Amino acid sequence: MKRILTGLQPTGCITLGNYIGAIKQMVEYQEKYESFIFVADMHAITVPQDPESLSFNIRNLIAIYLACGIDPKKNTIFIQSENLYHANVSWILECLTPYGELGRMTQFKDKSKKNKSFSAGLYTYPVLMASDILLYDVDYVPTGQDQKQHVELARNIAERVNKKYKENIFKIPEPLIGKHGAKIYDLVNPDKKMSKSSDNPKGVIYLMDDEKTIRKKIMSATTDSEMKVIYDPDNKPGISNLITIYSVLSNKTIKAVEKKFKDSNYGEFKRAVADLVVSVLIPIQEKYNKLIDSKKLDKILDDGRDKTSLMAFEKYDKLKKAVGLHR
Ligand code: ATP
Ligand code: LTN
Repeated sequence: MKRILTGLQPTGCITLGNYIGAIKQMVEYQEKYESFIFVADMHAITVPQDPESLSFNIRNLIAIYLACGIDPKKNTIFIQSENLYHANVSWILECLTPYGELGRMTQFKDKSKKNKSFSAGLYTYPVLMASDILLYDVDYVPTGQDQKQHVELARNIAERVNKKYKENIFKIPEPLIGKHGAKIYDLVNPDKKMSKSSDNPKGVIYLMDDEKTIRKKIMSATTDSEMKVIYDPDNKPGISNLITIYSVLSNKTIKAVEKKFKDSNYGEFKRAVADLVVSVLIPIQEKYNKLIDSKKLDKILDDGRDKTSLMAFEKYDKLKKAVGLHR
């Protein structure tokens, strides 16, 4: 069975973009892959975090995974910082990564531009991500389009290390990007990706938004004056984004969605999108509320930590030996 792994950062409230681009895909993939899903909490501290909120968000994200349908029997679920080998391997890999390669990462360029001062961790972030991936010999890394460059960096690092030490230390992973769901855009500003850290919550559907808020946000989404439900991302980014959302959540093709709404005006179409989003998110919220304080979470996380620590130790030990870090 092929193996997959992905992680989300516990930074703020999870969005519909995160659900479609990452979590929903994992729920589908768990049926055919050996799946690992974790909370990338060490990645979260590359930008300033309030300790209390961070700790809440870590547990919160695990409850969200489960509420969305991530099945602990089919997935290994863990918290990155509870497995000590991620940071250790990351250090060795940092020392094997050319400085300039990290400066080319788009996410670093974007995030470093936003702040006058930023941490060294923001720069080395993709190497920690490479460690997350390479520790477990994964075949595929499901993510949104925005993380593809980081997975490619992980591939480069793995190939370079294997070549340098003339040994197959790491398996070469491949990104696994969902077709239409790969990128969901901001509802107000459909040129921008829908993002947890957006300044304007009106453009973002959070998984925990109540029904009224969800409907209001979708009904006020930016569209165009053509009044035709046609998928054309360049000229009609707002409507195309809503079509994508409808298509992914209903498991219908874009063509089928266009056909279904060919005689509808934007108001009718938006109402249908809102109905569908509500019908997906409300049951997730109900499950979440039952899970958030349950002891079940801790047992799942303890098991995930123990299992992945054993696996990661073996890889760490192999890498250390190859590099010469041994007596
Ligand atoms: P931040 O605003 O803090 O950068 P984010 O919302 O961009 O957060 P991440 O934690 O960076 O989310 O990403 C988690 C996962 O969700 C990744 O796999 C990413 O590719 C995916 N993802 C994030 N935003 C979207 C989106 N708008 N559409 C599709 N997938 C997304
Ligand atoms: N960088 C990713 C989160 C992340 C990840 C990973 C995803 C950290 N490590 C390993 C896949 C595999 C993000 O910001 N979405």
